[in-house]
Amino acid sequence: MNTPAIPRLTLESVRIRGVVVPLRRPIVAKVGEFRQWPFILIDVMTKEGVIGRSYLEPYVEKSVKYIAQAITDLADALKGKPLAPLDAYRDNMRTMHLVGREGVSLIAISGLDMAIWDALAKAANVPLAVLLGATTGPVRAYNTNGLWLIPLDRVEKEAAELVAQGNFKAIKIRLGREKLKDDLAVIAAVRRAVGEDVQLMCDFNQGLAFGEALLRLHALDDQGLSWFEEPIVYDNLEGCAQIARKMKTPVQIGENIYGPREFLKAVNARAADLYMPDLMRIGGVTGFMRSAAIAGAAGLPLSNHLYPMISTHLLRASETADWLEWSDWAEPILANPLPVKDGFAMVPDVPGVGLEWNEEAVKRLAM
Ligand code: SMN
Ligand code: MG
Repeated sequence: MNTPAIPRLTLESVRIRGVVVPLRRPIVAKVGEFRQWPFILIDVMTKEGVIGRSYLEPYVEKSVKYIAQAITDLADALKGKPLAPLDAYRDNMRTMHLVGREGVSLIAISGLDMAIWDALAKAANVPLAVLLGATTGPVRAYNTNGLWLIPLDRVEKEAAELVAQGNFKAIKIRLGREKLKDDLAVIAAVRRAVGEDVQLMCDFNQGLAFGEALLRLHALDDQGLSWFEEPIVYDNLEGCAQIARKMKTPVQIGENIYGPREFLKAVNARAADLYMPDLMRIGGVTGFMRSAAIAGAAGLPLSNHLYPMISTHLLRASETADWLEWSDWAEPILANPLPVKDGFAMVPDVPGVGLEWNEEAVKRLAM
């Protein structure tokens, strides 16, 4: 009998742990305020000894226990089967027919999917980007780690800090303050701090009503911003499309899109000019790469939302890769955080994704 070139893996068990990491700069956004950030760490153990790792950022601490239960149940059904992410994704989606495929269902499927891909890449002894047919290398990144809805007198200092954190050429600010003049004052303060050459993305976190969004975005359309992110509620695709048609500034959405089918619906509705799926909602690596194919075929630039470590591999393998959203919130629990230098993240040349837990911190920050 021939020995397979790549050892085939079989799922043995899954270990799930919840941790809560304090945030250096609390998130103050229209979607909520967070002083600490929960993570669900997933380790997929195989009979062959390879461990696949991933994590989820579920926002809501109380959700950790039911997402963990859903992952455990899905993993139980995969026990003893050959570990194959596309098969697991299909079977898991089928399992969710009756309870609905979005929300917790897809979040659990996504977490497991990412860990399975990591295991596969480790078994093949290549970085995930290479397993997907790409190469390792740099991905241009913007710093997302601050400039929440903070008081104006703190904006300049924080903008300068964000640029200095990795010599970034782009940073993201949050807008949608009470009055237009408040947003304009923040943009002016950021410009004073970072100059004209740093690109500014901006995010409204769904905070504007449709009519308000038309007025506010028209008034901000000449500010030289790189994109308007989620101006209105995420599932109003027609409204997003209308806004995108009217504005010169590109409209960016995607972090709340559940799975490649909903992604296709948004693309077909011409809801936005730019897309940034979130690995936890889009269906993990499988859902992201299927969405990347849709974005590529449609000629639409593709960025990511959070999960920088895993997303860099996937952007290297995406036809229309645009920007990596770089967040450092997971760094305290990672043994080898993603390196960024001169505004670029470097996909690490290690087998798999490169996720290793800092076990001491995981113990200390356990839920
Ligand atoms: C965001 C991320 C995480 C929590 C709140 C808001 C934001 C982003 O939408 O795009 O970074
Ligand atoms: Mg956003």
